[in-house]
Amino acid sequence: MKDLIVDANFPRTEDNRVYHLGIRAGEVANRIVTVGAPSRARGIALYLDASPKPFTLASERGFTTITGRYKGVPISIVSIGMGYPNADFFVREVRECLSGDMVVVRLGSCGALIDTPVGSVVVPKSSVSVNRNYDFDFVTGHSHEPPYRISKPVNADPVLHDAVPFLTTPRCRSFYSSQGRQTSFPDHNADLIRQLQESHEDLGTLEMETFHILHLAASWPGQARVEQTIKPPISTLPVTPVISSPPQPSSQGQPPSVSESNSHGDLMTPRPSIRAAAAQMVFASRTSQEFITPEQVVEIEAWSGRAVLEALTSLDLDQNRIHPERGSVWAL
Ligand code: R1P
Ligand code: URA
Repeated sequence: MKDLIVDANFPRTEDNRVYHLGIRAGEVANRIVTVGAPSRARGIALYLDASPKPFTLASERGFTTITGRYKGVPISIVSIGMGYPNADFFVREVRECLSGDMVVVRLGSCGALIDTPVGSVVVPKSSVSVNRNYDFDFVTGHSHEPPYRISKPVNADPVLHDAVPFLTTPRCRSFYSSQGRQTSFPDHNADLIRQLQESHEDLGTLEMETFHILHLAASWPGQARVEQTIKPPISTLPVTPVISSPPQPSSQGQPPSVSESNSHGDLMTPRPSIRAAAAQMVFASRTSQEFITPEQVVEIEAWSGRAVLEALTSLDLDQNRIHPERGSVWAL
């Protein structure tokens, strides 16, 4: 499929699909589990209700969205690949496809700095970002700049955090060298973990996406959505989503739109929000140097995936601040 993109500011297709995730309103629910790997998303989706048959959309850019119901409650599972740029696309594009509140739990893997065995799950109260400082001279090692920069912490949504029932720790989001891994590159990071532990004594885990998701959630003002600004089409790049059966009710008639009003037609007060938290499966222990086995991965993804589905669907959300069922893929 070659879709025309009708907006340069916030790229969408003519039928209102966002450019990278490939979804549109009515294909993603307010409650969302986000994971890295599509296989993890498909595994968790096995717990969704048989009816309505879960909707699956795999985008050309590697995002997979699966939407259905768990114990009757609409929910989506979205796999986003790795890294904070992908997390950024996920939060921004999903937000544009949803009316009402967006409630996200990331279920990802991590390395543990604390003495927690591989195969356990931790839930961070907050997250800091550790970033490679491009102004540091990595070749000579001589610089007035530090090689890594550490941000202030950002908190998980406290209610959502308490709803996800595992061991609790703070944690950190960072990329490869910023996790103190030793490779053939001159990363000047041999002492990084020790420094991090000294400056943040409660630091628990290392991974790559949570900080950015929590930060976007905390900064979103709930204001008017991005409107389409440029017409006619300015690009013919493909979006090419691969959509599973069943046929989507939302594909009939007018492209569905997102509303800022509740079911009574009143503007939502307070404004719609983004609430986010994370659960982290310990795949690597940076203290014992253990790494999880493939059998343990299957086990941990199954029980923690189910626990996150339970936590999200048990959360009490205001029914006036939920995306309308009519025309959605979760309509019964
Ligand atoms: C690195 O191996 C990847 O695993 C972790 C990191 O955050 C990074 O994305 O999360 P996922 O298992 O969710 O991909
Ligand atoms: N994911 C990470 O980002 N780091 C680890 O050590 C393990 C999983």
